[in-house]
Amino acid sequence: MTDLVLYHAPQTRSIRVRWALEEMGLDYRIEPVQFKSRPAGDEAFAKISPLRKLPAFRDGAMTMTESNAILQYLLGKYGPSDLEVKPDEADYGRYLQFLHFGEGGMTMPVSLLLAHTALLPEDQRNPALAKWAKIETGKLLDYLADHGLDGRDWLAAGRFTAADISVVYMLYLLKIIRQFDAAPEILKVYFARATGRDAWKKASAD
Ligand SMILES: N[C@@H](CCC(=O)N[C@@H](CS)C(=O)NCC(=O)O)C(=O)O
Repeated sequence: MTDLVLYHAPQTRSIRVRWALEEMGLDYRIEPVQFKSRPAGDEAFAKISPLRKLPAFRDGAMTMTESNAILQYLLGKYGPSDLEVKPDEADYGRYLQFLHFGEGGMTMPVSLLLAHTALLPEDQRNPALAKWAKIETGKLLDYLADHGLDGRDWLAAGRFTAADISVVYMLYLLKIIRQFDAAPEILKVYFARATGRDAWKKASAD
């Protein structure tokens, strides 16, 4: 039996980890977590993920709860894989930039947009904050179009990598909350290219 366990709920960042596991062809087990009400999961889940957030991941006795860090763990421990760009490749810095941009650079505006257009009850939404988050998210999308993709199929190294997994998840989140329609065309084509992969189809299935 496999040691790799992914605590997962549809539409959450655990898709990133599942996508990498599928792309790498690793054997893993899914532990479904209820995400319809918050906090996510139950008391047993809280022992694995004290913040009751997804994803959570276990490799034997080792647990992690930060999606892109889990990608790095899988690549470091179970690679080599083309998903990773190595330090001796020309696009190493570019790869790290976009791997982290997908979470570090994008989360704040995208989360505020999510909260103030979809997640919070209507009487708790702040329209000024929603407007600001929409403008800031638009800047992020322009940056990705102009500096991430500028004539490329993938963000780094001329191939699909974990940086694409990181960023495409955020585009998917924007799509779910209907904030992707005005995105630059090049990003829409990129999103379709990435989500055409078999591993995405498995990772994003319920
Ligand atoms: N930076 C973390 C963010 C984790 C996170 O916020 N996950 C969301 C689902 S996509 C969650 O569990 N939210 C539930 C909550 O905040 O209560 C990561 O990349 O894993």
